[in-house]
Amino acid sequence: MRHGFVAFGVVFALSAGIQAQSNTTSLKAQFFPEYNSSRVQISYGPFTAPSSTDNNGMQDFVVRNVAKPCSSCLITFIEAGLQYPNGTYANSNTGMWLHHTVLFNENQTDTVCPTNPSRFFASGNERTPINICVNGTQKAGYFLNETDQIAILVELMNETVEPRDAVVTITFEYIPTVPSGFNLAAPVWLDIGNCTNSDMPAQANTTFEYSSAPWTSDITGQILDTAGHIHDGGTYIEVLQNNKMICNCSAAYGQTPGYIETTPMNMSMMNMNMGMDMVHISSITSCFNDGTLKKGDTLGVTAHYNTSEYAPMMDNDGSLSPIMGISLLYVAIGGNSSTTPSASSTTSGSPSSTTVGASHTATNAASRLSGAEITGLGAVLGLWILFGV
Ligand SMILES: *[C@@H]1O[C@H](CO)[C@@H](O)[C@H](O)[C@H]1NC(C)=O
Ligand SMILES: *[C@@H]1O[C@H](CO)[C@@H](O)[C@H](O)[C@H]1NC(C)=O
Ligand SMILES: *[C@@H]1O[C@H](CO)[C@@H](O)[C@H](O)[C@H]1NC(C)=O
Ligand SMILES: *[C@@H]1O[C@H](CO)[C@@H](O)[C@H](O)[C@H]1NC(C)=O
Ligand SMILES: *[C@@H]1O[C@H](CO)[C@@H](O)[C@H](O)[C@H]1NC(C)=O
Ligand SMILES: *[C@@H]1O[C@H](CO)[C@@H](O)[C@H](O)[C@H]1NC(C)=O
Ligand SMILES: *[C@@H]1O[C@H](CO)[C@@H](O)[C@H](O)[C@H]1NC(C)=O
Ligand SMILES: *[C@@H]1O[C@H](CO)[C@@H](O)[C@H](O)[C@H]1NC(C)=O
Ligand SMILES: *[C@@H]1O[C@H](CO)[C@@H](O)[C@H](O)[C@H]1NC(C)=O
Ligand SMILES: *[C@@H]1O[C@H](CO)[C@@H](O)[C@H](O)[C@H]1NC(C)=O
Ligand SMILES: *[C@@H]1O[C@H](CO)[C@@H](O)[C@H](O)[C@H]1NC(C)=O
Ligand SMILES: *[C@@H]1O[C@H](CO)[C@@H](O)[C@H](O)[C@H]1NC(C)=O
Ligand SMILES: [Cu+2]
Repeated sequence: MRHGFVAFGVVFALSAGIQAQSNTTSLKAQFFPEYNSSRVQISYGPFTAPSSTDNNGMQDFVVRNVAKPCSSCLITFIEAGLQYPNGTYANSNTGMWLHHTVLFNENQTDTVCPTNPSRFFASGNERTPINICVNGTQKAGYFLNETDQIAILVELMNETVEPRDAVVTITFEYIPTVPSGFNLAAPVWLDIGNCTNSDMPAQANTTFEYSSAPWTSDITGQILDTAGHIHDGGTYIEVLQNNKMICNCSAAYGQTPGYIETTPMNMSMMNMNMGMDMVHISSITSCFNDGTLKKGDTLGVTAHYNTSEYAPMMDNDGSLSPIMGISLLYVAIGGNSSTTPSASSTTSGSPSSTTVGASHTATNAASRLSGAEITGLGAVLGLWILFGV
């Protein structure tokens, strides 16, 4: 709880330079075995989290062109985890947080914020599984083209005085082709920071809320999975379609030992829960099959906080860490839908009739991400900024 986002450093590795290593482990596929699906866990890293005395123990890493689970394939499920290099579970009870991880598709443009590369997966420490295919009941997945390159942003937070290493694991389930009848899923990132920074100021010992600007959809399709992300102090985040709530993602705290900090706290930094174990957000509910999104509809989020009920995170200097309010939706576009059959279909491996975010061009994002002139990079979740000429 004494940590935050102030002036976090960013370690930026060009694809030609240092690369995080990755190892891939095969797991048992759970959905669509009849389509020769696979499930793999890729570990990225190790990343070194700095001492808690530096930048509140926060460090951002952005690594470009990292290992992909598959090429020209449909990703049906994604879930993040955090481990120590020896393979054991890492969480706040041992002082290590997966503060954030985001996967970008460098060759696709973000559905909502077209100056960003496509943000197709994100996780906070709550580690919500992204179940695009709804346990195999929806024929849909995120399409990764053979030429697409992905980048990973990792933001670790360390609560110990000495730097430690951790490995980010991402479990992917995928179908190695794009079978006929399957939909491509477009990721839709809604953010109380709109298309700028995801960080917003917190308030102590009170209730407060923030709303995003409404985004006007330029896509039509079924909403498959709606996931939410808020920080400690948050109670729920509402997702609104045409100003009507379609999903209420609720936070639960301290459900498993990993999310309960029993380590001694610096009492002078605490303004509440004095003498109690600190509980952190351990899960946030998702919604599935939220209906149809139509071109012209608006989508937005309102994030609700009650910092009287749950302690917010704090930086080392005792100030409140920024908070967030994000929802990531996956919308089935193109191809045949299991519930809205249409005449169009895609042939294996080349979904020629549909592309994710087809109305956008990836050129801008690709050009912003390429080139030897890049001298530095500041990346936050809502915004990917390149500095230099
Ligand atoms: C699955 O793999 C087997 C063996 O390679 C192949 O014969 C079969 O056609 C594949 N099925 C599909 C749906 O691609
Ligand atoms: C990959 O495996 C090697 C050998 O076991 C290990 O040294 C390395 O740390 C692993 N890397 C990751 C990211 O798990
Ligand atoms: C694994 O590494 C963590 C962090 O360094 C350490 O605390 C833990 O004791 C190790 N566990 C085993 C089984 O070696
Ligand atoms: C998927 O299946 C798992 C395991 O049975 C279950 O816990 C989970 O709630 C299911 N999720 C959905 C979206 O149906
Ligand atoms: C976190 O800080 C602790 C103590 O300040 C230190 O022992 C640990 O190595 C650090 N971990 C990381 C990942 O920086
Ligand atoms: C929080 O606010 C309530 C009423 O506004 C007040 O009674 C209480 O003392 C405050 N608690 C802290 C820890 O500041
Ligand atoms: C996002 O847009 C909404 C509505 O226009 C506005 O109220 C809010 O202040 C904006 N937030 C930021 C961080 O710009
Ligand atoms: C959303 O869920 C929370 C509980 O997590 C509840 O307090 C709130 O009233 C719900 N909001 C709506 C609009 O139903
Ligand atoms: C916020 O939490 C406090 C303490 O648990 C509770 O008394 C209050 O009713 C909550 N406020 C809202 C708006 O839910
Ligand atoms: C506790 O926090 C205060 C305020 O940030 C700081 O001055 C003090 O050194 C800290 N004490 C310990 C033991 O870390
Ligand atoms: C995949 O990449 C190839 C080669 O760059 C391109 O021709 C094709 O249109 C792409 N497919 C989609 C669906 O974007
Ligand atoms: C994909 O993006 C990377 C990074 O911007 C770029 O180097 C590569 O040329 C792009 N590939 C295609 C096929 O556009
Ligand atoms: Cu966050």
